Amino acid sequence: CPSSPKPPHSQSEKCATLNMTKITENGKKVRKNWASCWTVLQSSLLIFNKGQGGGSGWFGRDQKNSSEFSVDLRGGSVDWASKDKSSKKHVVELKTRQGMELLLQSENENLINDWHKALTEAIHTYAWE
Ligand code: I3S
Repeated sequence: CPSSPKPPHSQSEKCATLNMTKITENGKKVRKNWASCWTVLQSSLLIFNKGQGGGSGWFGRDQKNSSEFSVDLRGGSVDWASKDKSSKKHVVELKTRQGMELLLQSENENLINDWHKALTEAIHTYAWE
């Protein structure tokens, strides 16, 4: 994460631009709204910055038009999304204990495979802390 504000970075920190949409919030289905997000995995926290594609990182972002939110992975689950969830390729489905469901997608298969693995590991690692 070259543009993260607090080096040195722990090995558990991971960043990339991913396409993201919520599909469920507080247990209720919501309308899809795919957006390119600068995404950071930090321990059990997954942080999204909308309006932030292109890998400019935390710096140089448009403060007014960016919106940031994070989800806690503890107690959540991750899997490859089934075909009925999206017509896109390489889609990861993430469910949080707070009743949110998100889809994460990238055209880059290696990248999304990496994220699937990292999210699975984070959920296992932090499950009981
Ligand atoms: O699961 P859906 O409803 O087919 O998802 C598609 C729609 O959300 C569509 O937007 P509107 O129907 O609100 O105009 C999006 O543009 C598509 O990207 C959604 O489907 P995919 O298969 O791309 O996740």
